[in-house]
Amino acid sequence: MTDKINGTSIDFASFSKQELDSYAGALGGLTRREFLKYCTGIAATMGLPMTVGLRIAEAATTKTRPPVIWLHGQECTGCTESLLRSYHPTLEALILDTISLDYHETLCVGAGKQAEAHKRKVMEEFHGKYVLVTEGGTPTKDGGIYCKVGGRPHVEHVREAAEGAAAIIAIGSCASWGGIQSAHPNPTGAKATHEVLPGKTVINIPGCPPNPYNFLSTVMYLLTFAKPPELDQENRPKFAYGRLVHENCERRPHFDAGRFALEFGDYGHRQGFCLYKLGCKGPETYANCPSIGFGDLGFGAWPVGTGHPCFGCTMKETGFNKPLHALADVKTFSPPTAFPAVDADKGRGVTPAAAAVAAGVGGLVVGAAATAMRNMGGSADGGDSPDDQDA
Ligand code: FSX
Ligand code: SF4
Ligand code: F3S
Repeated sequence: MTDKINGTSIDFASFSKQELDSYAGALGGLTRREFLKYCTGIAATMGLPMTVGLRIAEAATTKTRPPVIWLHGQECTGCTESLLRSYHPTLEALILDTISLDYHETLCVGAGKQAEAHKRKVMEEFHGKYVLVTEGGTPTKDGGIYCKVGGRPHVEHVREAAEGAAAIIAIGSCASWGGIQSAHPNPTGAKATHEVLPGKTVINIPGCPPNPYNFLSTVMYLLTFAKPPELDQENRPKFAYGRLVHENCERRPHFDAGRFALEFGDYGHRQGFCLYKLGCKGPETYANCPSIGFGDLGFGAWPVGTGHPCFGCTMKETGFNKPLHALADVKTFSPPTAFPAVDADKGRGVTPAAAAVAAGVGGLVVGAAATAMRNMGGSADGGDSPDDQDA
């Protein structure tokens, strides 16, 4: 039986062997069709073909669930809070049906020695197989005494758990680059997870808080392909951090037209004009916030959408470091006025302008795909990605 999801034909028959119906009532109560839609949505978020959604669905419903150990350092727990507010599927469903969250200091039922003993048991039993997630910064000054769990500095827990981890994910800006506590004068010597784990690959999902879908999509990719999605030079998944906020912002036409809010609550602010002059850092911040939004609340559910300037929370050099009122460095001013020839031979005669236009189209694809996921049932297609060979 073939059916269409988000405009792409999906062969349901090939999927029947996965006994997805046995998952009825699980994964947030999603039906098989809704679950497949969810998985194709994840593929779309990552700029992969919708058909990759089938492979993601297979991986998500495998009987063996990878254990996850989740450590908390210096932070506000907003990363976990932001995950708890996602519901495609709910975090509870993800925990119960996709991963096995064996240790999480906020969500653990057990406490104290009991919880620590369980963590140790999981690390021994699943050595080399579990996923380590770190949330929060790691204080390193004075032996790391400024954040202790179970009587030991956080940095010790991180290094110990990293030894037997199959993959390490730093969730949030605190774990990815130090976050708020690493801001000047950084009294506790707070560092990013990767800085205390030299030689290890740490996938960074920055944001304060990060978008839960970027985390969930990365986890699903790891489960499906047993390798990280394509990463940039700062080990961030390219599907989420490849474009400037400014490129997909709904207020961009106002920026291009020179219409700005000058004060909170003034005429321009009430009219939804561009927030650049209020210190919006969208022009120098790489993140997909405007494309996918937060909390499944629909269009406009992201900082700039609600009238607050982006403060560059995903960027080390911007968030908590650049004053809120300071103007952003604008990396792109306006669309090119000269366009490249469309009949240039592939691989030859490509002008910088052609490359820029191609890059712009790529950005649109990711934006459109994310919109498809947001709408869950729209007609946008997935588009190509450098990882297509995995499809
Ligand atoms: Fe940091 Fe996460 Fe900001 Fe808070 O815990 S990224 S302070 S939203 O929550 O680590
Ligand atoms: Fe949007 Fe900010 Fe760019 Fe204005 S400066 S278009 S509000 S991202
Ligand atoms: Fe952060 Fe800016 Fe997005 S403040 S949440 S990167 S809009």
